[in-house]
Amino acid sequence: MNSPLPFERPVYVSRPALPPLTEYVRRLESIWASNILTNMGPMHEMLELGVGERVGAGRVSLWNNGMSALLAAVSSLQLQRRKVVVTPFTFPATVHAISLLGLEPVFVDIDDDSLTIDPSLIEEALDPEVGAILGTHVYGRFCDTRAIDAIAREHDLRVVYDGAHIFGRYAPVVTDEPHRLGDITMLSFHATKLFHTVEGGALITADQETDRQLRLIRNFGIVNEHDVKGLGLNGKMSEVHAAMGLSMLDMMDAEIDQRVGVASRYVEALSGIPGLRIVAGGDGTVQYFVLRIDADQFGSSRDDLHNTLRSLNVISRKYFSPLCSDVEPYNTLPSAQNLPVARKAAEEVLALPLYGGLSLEDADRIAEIVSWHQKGGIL
Ligand code: T4K
Repeated sequence: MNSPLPFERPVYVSRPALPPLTEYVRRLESIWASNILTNMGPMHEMLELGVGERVGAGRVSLWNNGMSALLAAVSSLQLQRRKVVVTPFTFPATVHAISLLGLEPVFVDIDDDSLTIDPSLIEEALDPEVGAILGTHVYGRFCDTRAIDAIAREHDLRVVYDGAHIFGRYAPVVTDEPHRLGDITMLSFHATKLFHTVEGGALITADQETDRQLRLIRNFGIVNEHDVKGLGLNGKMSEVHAAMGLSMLDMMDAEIDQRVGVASRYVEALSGIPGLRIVAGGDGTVQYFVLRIDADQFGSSRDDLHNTLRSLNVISRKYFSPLCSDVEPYNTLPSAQNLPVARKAAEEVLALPLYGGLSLEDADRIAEIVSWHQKGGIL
């Protein structure tokens, strides 16, 4: 087979979906007419309801990004114990949300299949100073929330989930499975997500009092004109961002359908390649399409494949490498030293481009490059 031709323009791992400009402008006109730009205005309130309906359980508050929402979530727990058990296989935001509050992350290795924190290893990492567990639903695949809930009850721990990747076709929680939410679950609405508000996020909690606390934290702790209660920050989503969210909500199902189409094309073309496993994207979770490359069986490493794709203008990404436990300031922690499953995963994962605007022909071309590379193709 001849060498594949490079793409004329870079094909990125993600591309934000955008509503028709006229529709967004229509919403902006209504903002201009009201002169309300932020502080929980009408667009914000409508979006909060819309996201809440889509989530289908718990109480939803909107935030200006996922990271500040997560920070607020951990802060709202008011932990008396200073350590939090966390996965190393996540975006840095997860672990920073612990450390920025002066708490200490305790890394626990991941499960080799789901790539989420391994509940069977949590108990041995506990000591009397651990007060909470923070798990990430990696690529939209849920942590073993039932097992984590059982450990949390047994040891009187709080549970927060980084659900940055879970807002999609399926409601992230099922009402008869409350353990799915933990105490609080975060969603990210960043531009690179399948649903976005440019920058944005949300928190979901089943508990009315926790929801009230979170809303206070979101607005500097301000109760009313005369009273401020507790610490807070500015976590509010503006009207301009909420307007984008309302437009995106209308087109979310179409975006998901298109992604499912692209993902099935990849699955068709890539299944059966020796040493290549599809770990996300092939099962209806279409936030990311992620491969895992076993270098011995595949015949070359993940990094080699990544470089080949890059040289042909396909900008794949190694989410999540490096591990959070391998970078400063976390790499000197005792718990960062022995995480073999996470380390292997970080060496093997590769996210291919996945977004609604990616044509099926381009998906086929990308899959062909992977297959050609595996067969020993050299540029
Ligand atoms: N927890 C987890 C598990 C997360 O994955 C994230 C964020 C968070 C917490 C924090 O949530 P937020 O505070 O962000 O709401 C990107 C995103 O910026 C980040 O939100 C996301 N996770 C992470 C997995 O991916 P980078 O550093 O890879 O972004 P960047 O700029 O390299 O974008 C990736 C590609 O997307 C680019 O190559 C081009 C394309 N792109 C990007 C942007 C921003 C566009 O086409 N248009 C755009 O506007 O982090």
